[in-house]
Amino acid sequence: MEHLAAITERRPYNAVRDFVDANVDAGRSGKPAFKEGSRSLTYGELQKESCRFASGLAALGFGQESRMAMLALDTLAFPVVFWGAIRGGVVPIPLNTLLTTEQYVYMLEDSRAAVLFVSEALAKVVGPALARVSSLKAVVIAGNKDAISTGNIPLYSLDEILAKGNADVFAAPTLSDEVAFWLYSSGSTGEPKGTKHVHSSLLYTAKTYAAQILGVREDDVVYSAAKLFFAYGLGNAMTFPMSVGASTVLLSGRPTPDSVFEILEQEQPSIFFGVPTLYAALLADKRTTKGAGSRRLRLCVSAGEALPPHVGENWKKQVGVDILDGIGSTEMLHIFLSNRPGEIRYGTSGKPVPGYDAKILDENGKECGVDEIGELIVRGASSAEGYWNQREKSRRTFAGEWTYTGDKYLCDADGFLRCCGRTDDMFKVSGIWVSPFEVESALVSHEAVLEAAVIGHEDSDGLLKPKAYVVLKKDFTSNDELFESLKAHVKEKAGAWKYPRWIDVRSDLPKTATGKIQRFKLREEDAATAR
Ligand code: 3UK
Repeated sequence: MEHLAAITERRPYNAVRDFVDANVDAGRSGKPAFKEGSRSLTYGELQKESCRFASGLAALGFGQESRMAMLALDTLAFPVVFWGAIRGGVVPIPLNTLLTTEQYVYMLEDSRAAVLFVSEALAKVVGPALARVSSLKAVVIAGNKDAISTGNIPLYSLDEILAKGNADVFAAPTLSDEVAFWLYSSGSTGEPKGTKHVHSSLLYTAKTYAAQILGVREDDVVYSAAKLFFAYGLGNAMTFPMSVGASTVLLSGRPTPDSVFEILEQEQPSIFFGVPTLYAALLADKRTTKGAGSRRLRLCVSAGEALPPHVGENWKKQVGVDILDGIGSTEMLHIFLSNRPGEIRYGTSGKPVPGYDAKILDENGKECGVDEIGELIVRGASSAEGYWNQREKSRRTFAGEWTYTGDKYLCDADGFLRCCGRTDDMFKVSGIWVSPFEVESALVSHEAVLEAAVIGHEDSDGLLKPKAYVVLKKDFTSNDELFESLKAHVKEKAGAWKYPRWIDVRSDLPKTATGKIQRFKLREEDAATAR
């Protein structure tokens, strides 16, 4: 694949040229790149505003190789700030907007970001973190400055930064191999890892998965329920449509069946990206009929966790459009195994995307035979440069050209790859990581809990949700009130989607001789009783 080698070849290259400036050069100045509610942002406006943002930041002393954390909703400001940073060589670090103050303290400290960009609505949760981080030199807020108090750290509104800058088109002299942005990836101990991606990787995913599996084109209108701060959403709703001059619909609020149907009907997207839980929720809604409200709908995509076969099959029956299930990761930036239009096998992740190779290895590092389960490893040039300040983990995950996924897979006789769980105890809820350790830590910080173990338990749709086994302290008895209090406690400490949907009170938990909780025993017991 000659053209792919050209993308990753080491040379002077700034991704903003391909994704923003090339669209203006191609005559799409007046075409909306993004729509949000009744407002839109054209390619021409995006070029100007991103230049203003980049030069505005530079005027404050933040240029090439500075880092900027972004705690931002999916609004029109997101692409301006993200591409503005990339243009200026500043490394944007979009953060998950669903986390707690504690977790923001960790990521701001860990990343040593000099600048924080924050949406007004998120000022409340990150505000209290600011006094506890030492690296921040400026905070930029989209909205009202009164919404946040930053102490000694200079505070600017986004409008002030844009006004400081000018619209002359430029791009910092970065290299194709240079780190362009980071994304945080969750780990089993609960501490997320800054995953560093280079400038060329964005185009690599666009020319492989987006061009060759989705066949994304200029007249597409894209809507992704997955937000821009996820690698999945960043590709879906930003780099893929922008790689061909298409348009994207943004939703700043939560993607519920109501808000999603509203977008499908009003904006008539041609490609829809979701996660399995959302498809299951939409299927349970009577508005899910042909096209699900959009006459233009031609493709649906699912990723984040395995799509249960019945969800894909029922969607095809009711909506008339297939769901392409594909597996991607923050480490690989986007989807590397996928089903493809006209060749779908529900219950599998499909086959390697052009530009990627996959292998399944047994415990001895030997390649597995047909139908044998082992760890999935993948090769492809969009793989991250490594984790920030995590040498041990980087060496284990990024082994030369091959990236270890931590996923158990098998390959069937027809070459379709099937997900068979994880090599660790992690699992996904609504496509977002849950670390049992993190939920257990939250549970044992509750006054009533002595010990806790957490596993993923399949709900009626075949999708995993947290189930907790707890040993209570003396003087505490199990009742609904206590269960509600435990759930609320986890939501607050760990994150809203992580609370246990089921709680099982035990007198003890299975442990190794050294006292480590054996979650696999609980998983086995749970699977046996479900059968
Ligand atoms: C799991 C899947 C089975 C798998 C992602 C699309 O999910 C994304 O990135 P994350 O870093 O998680 C990666 C892990 O999630 N997974 C994702 N998709 C599937 N398991 N079937 C699937 N279809 O454990 C993987 O290792 O949050 C998804 C594009 C970009 C992404 N970053």
